[in-house]
Amino acid sequence: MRTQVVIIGSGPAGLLLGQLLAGIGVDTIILERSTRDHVLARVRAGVLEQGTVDLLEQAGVARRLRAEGLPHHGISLAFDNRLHRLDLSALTDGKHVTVYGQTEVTRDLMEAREAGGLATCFEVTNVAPAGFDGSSPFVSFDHGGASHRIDCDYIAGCDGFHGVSRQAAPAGALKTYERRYPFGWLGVLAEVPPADAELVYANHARGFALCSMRSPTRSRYYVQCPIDDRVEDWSDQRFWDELRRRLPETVTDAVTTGPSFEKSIAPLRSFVAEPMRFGKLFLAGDAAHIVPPTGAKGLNLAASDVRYLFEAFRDHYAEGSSAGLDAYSQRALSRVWKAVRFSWWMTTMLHRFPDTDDFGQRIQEAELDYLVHSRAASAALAENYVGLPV
Ligand code: FAS
Ligand code: PHB
Repeated sequence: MRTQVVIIGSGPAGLLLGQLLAGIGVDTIILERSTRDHVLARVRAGVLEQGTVDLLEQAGVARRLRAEGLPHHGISLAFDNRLHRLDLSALTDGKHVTVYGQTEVTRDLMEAREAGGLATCFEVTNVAPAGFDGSSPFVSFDHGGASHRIDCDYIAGCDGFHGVSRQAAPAGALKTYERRYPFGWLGVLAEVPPADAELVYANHARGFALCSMRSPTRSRYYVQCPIDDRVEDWSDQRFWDELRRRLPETVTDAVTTGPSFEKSIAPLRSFVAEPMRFGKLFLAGDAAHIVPPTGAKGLNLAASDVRYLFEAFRDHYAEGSSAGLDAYSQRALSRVWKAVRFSWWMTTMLHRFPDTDDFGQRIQEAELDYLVHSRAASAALAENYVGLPV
């Protein structure tokens, strides 16, 4: 078999890259370890920057997003039993974010790929990128009881944090940076109306909480939890009680409880691998970097990587130029590190750390109090939250 670009991973990064390349006639094959249903069942991100929305429009997959996505012009910060709204649009000359679940983004992309008759191989094993340090890259893998090989021009490693692409980097060629956080996020989905029309990020001495949503009737909530907690440690009742303890009374009174239909715990880490290119192998999305979800950047960073990589492939195939390919890693990492910093800052300001004593709690509250009363500080948060220019 032969194709122009083999994409490893059928998550948002791989699917979006495949859709954009299809739009300019570049052939791809996506190799995916999981089943189609498993990929579509994942519940993850919920907030899209405008740059991500624009890219989904460009990929021709934004019809449902336009109909069902919720434009949000503000977020609220809660601390010391107070609630402060940040008017994102007023602080960023009219920009906003869109609330639309990653699950829906993945479904829209996957259905568009299938409608276009484009090839995705699910449930593959032993995927191995090779030859990418020379002129004949290929990917070998097992599927359906047989071994296969796809020769290609380029390999896009879009296989997430636990994938094989980053592991395939030549020995000594990779520099990694990591910060693991001593807590996780317990998230639930429930068919109940959201407590607030916009997102609420809450700092509390008991720990962080986040009120989000998927629709006017479906809420997404998170509470910070100990890193070694298990989902079975958290009954719905315990979750609702803990969430309400961490919110200002005005928000607590608006929380509608109900049975959760999804409950999971995600660990939090900051991670960056440099560079994001090894010859004909390019890393994009979580394969190259991870951010704590506090800044709502993970999915959006995957999208900006894909934008840069797509533009580089486009210039290569259309004009024979390698400039975009040569600049990809540096261009992507420049934006990645700014998002990593913002996500780290939001996490540090809003979460209870093991060494956060009474003094530390008051310092966090003072930082938040300064932030919500300073236009300069609020604008700095807002311009990062809506997404820095791509
Ligand atoms: P993904 O991990 O989504 O996709 C990678 C794909 O590659 C997967 O389908 C995987 O099965 C496949 N794969 C892996 N190894 C393979 C192999 N060897 N061969 C073939 N295929 C392979 N971001 C936010 O902005 N907000 C959030 O609230 C948020 N919550 C999250 C919760 C969790 C539990 C996780 C894990 C992430 C969360 N994220 C969040 C980040 C998340 O949204 C990612 O940024 C986003 O999924 C990145 O997309 P991809 O880079 O496509 O990686
Ligand atoms: C979500 O809705 O899942 C969500 C929203 C904002 C975040 C993280 C997660 O910062």
